[in-house]
Amino acid sequence: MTKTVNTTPYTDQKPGTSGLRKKVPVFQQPNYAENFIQSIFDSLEGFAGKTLVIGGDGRFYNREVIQIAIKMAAANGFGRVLVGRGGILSTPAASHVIRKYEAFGGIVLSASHNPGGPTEDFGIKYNIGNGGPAPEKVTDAIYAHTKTIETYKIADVADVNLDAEGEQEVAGMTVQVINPVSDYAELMETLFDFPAIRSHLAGGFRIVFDAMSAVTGPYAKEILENRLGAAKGSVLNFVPLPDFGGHHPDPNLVHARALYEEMMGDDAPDFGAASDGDGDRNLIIGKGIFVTPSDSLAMLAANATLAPGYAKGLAGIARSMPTSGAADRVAEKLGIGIYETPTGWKFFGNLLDAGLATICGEESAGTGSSHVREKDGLWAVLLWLNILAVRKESVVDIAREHWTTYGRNYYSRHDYEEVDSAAANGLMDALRSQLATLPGRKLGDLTIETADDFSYHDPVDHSVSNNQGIRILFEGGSRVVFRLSGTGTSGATLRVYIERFEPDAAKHDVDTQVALADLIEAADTLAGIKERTGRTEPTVIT
Ligand code: VG1
Ligand code: CO
Repeated sequence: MTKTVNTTPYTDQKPGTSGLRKKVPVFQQPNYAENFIQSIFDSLEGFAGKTLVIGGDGRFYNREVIQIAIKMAAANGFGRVLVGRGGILSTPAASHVIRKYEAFGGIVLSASHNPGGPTEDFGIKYNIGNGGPAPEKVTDAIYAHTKTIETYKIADVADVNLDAEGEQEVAGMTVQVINPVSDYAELMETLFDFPAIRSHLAGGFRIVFDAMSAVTGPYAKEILENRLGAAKGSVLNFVPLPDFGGHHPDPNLVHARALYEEMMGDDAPDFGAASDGDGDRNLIIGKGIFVTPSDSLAMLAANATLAPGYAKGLAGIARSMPTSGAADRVAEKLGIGIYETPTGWKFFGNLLDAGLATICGEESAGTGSSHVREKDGLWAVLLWLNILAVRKESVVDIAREHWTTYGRNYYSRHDYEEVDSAAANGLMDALRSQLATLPGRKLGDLTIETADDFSYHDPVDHSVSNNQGIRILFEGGSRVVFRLSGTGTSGATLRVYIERFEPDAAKHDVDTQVALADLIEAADTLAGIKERTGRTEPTVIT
């Protein structure tokens, strides 16, 4: 029933920030997915008879790859596969299921916020037994195997029925189709004060949640409407579609524009939120105010003890390097540790496992905690709702009070998408070669204090990750960071992160792009963005 198939390597299977992401037609090449999955298994040891979790965000090609992964897991000797009904598991739910059932690991099929469909994006990611994305030493090993692979093993059996919960047998391995929502919903009930949120909603607090036709729909419907009693219709676009309705399931001010407009209107609900393709990102918009993800991380951390799951306090906070320093000020006031990691959730796993950090976040709309080992969109929404239910204030009042206490970190990210790869690499190389001479240089009123290419020294396993982004720090605490995306599937995406700290509450009402204007100009002067990319403005501003 099990066969060994000869294959030849593909040269482009290097995992990026979060797994291997390619266009669907690339994944549809003969043996492409099989090679990568076999390379995952070949990088692991000791999984015979153990459990593997498999699930995805429901995008185009999800079911096909799930069938392949199940048959290959059986042929490679796993004892059991847990798979979400319909092949659905949000990324945070997959992380929880791995942890709850003490699985060996999991395969998560997603390209997150990237569009889906026959010519759009697909992705495969491996998560280890702690529920988190495989660390670099594992992804490096997987990549090494993809370059030398000669055969893969697969069970020669009929497809599994993914739509009926319960157990089936596949070539001697048990496949259990599980409810994708219930374990996750139960976990949320242990962390948050559901009765308080329920009575706040019953008292007229209005919310809207846009699931963006992606995986969070069933989770949000069950938790927000069924368990917490939000008005029917509060959850929009809740049916996961293989092409996300033709949209980018990216919860930012460009792709969730309709939600933003609604929240800025006179008759706006009190709280608006959205999440991405695989359910790990969140967008938070109060009535009349967009909360930047960096601010959201800081505000959640500052108020976390209002939720039962965090009542005992936080061990520490971790943020990715490009994320603003707002969370640092909260950590300082709380007297707890603050950790600065490279971009990508895989770097938080060790800090969470070691109990050094409780809450983590990224400027890219990812926030999460020690409850799982992935970022978690709905978790962030529920923590906000818990805080709002207890404080009984508006989002705007909570934000203003936060800025008054801690100061405001004006923050924005400018993305230049699908730029010519050679031009993007040239820009980064040119910046890198200037680093040593930048300190002391003046650009208008700004003076460069330090400049470096960020290196991370993991305090737990002492691994080192180099070249994680170029940081230009100015006197007074402002900064500009440059890095190239590791999740795109065509050309290069240049990300420019811009931040200014403003302690004076009288100056907290300035439009963000205006507050950052001189830094934006300095970024272009230093990197020659317009000249090198040929772009006059960013593709996306968040
Ligand atoms: C982006 C974000 C990063 C995030 C990653 C995966 O990576 O910047 O913060 O962890 O996506 O998120 P990059 O390399 O493109 O900047 V997701 O929701 O796409 O799994
Ligand atoms: Co995502």
